[in-house]
Amino acid sequence: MDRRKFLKECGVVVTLGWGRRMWAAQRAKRSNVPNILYIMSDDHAAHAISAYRSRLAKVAPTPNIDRLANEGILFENCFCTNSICVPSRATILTGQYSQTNGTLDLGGRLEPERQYLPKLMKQAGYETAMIGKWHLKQEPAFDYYCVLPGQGSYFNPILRESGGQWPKNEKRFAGYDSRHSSDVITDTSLKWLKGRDRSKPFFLMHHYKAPHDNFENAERYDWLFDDVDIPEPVSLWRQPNHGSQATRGMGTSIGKRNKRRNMGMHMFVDQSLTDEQYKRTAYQRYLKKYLRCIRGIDDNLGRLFAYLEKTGQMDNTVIIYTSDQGMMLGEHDYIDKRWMYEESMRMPFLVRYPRMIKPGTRTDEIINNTDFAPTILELAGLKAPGYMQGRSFVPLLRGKTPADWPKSTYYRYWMHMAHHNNPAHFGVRTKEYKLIFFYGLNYKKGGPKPTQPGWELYDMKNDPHEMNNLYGQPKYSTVVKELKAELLRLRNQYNETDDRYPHIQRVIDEYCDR
Ligand SMILES: [Ca+2]
Repeated sequence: MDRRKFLKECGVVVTLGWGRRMWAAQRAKRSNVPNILYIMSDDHAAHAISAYRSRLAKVAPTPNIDRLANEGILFENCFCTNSICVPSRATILTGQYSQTNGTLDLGGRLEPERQYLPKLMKQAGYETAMIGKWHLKQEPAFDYYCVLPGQGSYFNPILRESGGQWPKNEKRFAGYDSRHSSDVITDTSLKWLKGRDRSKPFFLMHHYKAPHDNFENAERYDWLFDDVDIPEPVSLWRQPNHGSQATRGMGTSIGKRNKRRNMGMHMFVDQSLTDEQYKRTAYQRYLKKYLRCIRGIDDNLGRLFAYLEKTGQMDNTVIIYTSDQGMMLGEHDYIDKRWMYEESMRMPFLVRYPRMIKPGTRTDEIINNTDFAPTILELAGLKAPGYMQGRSFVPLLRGKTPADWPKSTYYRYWMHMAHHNNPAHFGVRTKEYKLIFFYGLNYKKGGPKPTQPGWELYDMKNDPHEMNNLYGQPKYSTVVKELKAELLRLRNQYNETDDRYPHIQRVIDEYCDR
């Protein structure tokens, strides 16, 4: 062997040796970080999960989701910052409030360069995937994706898969046992998990379309709940002092005879029934259709967890279950979400990771969806970048509450009177109180309906179902003053002032001091 060839080979050997050592070091480092399985459903209210112990817990148990609570942690006070699909998803991926990430309403989108969470996870050495409902219009910035276009279909869905040209990379997948989207999405995630590169940890966002309206379940659940009477909330019938001049008569009522599709609940309800019978029947229909979709999710999670167990990945995987926001299930006689009221604003949030979390933990500390990305990044061994506005709650997972943990959360809904007649509003929620301001808008002819502005104050400890608006009662004037100051502080801190929306700012300036 000549000298040059010899040195060249030595060089190669030296390089390979160095590379191997680096690889081994990185692998060792990676072996300390967990896989992260982030499961999110669409419109799954916390009170439709039995671990949340609501009126529905007995009739519609969710054993697989409950397992995460029994073997991990359940957050009682996890809140959405804008209770509607697209903005909530944008907030989760950016760690930012709506005015900062620019996604205020359903028309919003999120360009690949602003999909911070998957991009940072990829840089950290994770294999990333996004499977199921996406809804952010632009191409997902993941190593692999297989997503529904827009809302997608419940049955035999078309999916857009990575590797082609977005958004033309659509195909219909054949060969599944059932054509229902929850089954197809689970099958797709299982296929990806089985075929992936096991030398890297994974970050999988596994998103169901269910139980979004029109609540279509897989055929095997068609008769589920047939012989069951779903308990009604008291506020379906009686709520003497809920709401304000801004909200009474607004929203979509369960009992309203409506020719619109109304989430399928009015189909086949006998129009000759009395008003009371009609409302009772519509409620049963709405809830049963919704809960059948949830049973489909829970059963599919059983399949996903069984695979992780079989492959020895259950305990080194952080499993998160949540929904993009909550849902009104007849409370205050409402359907749909959007409201800052509890059932719509609350997100279910459960985490299982036995290496960090004590089984059966429940916490009432307040978190919101801007905190998800910073938390996932810390679990992956990264620090959240300064442009994220949320804060990591890893200390809460460990059972420790930092002394300066936030005592309040901010909320804002923008889509004034769109789709379900909800006036736009913002507010603040603490463990004790909730203050909401419906700012009312006087649009010109052709725009949305003008509405009255109004304030609502609820005592969350003594009136958890928000039956009694206390705003204006002299006894609460100090509380209101403090909450208004906190609301203003949060709006400034999170860049949620309305500098770019002077027509809204004018109304706010006029009424906020009252
Ligand atoms: Ca949603």
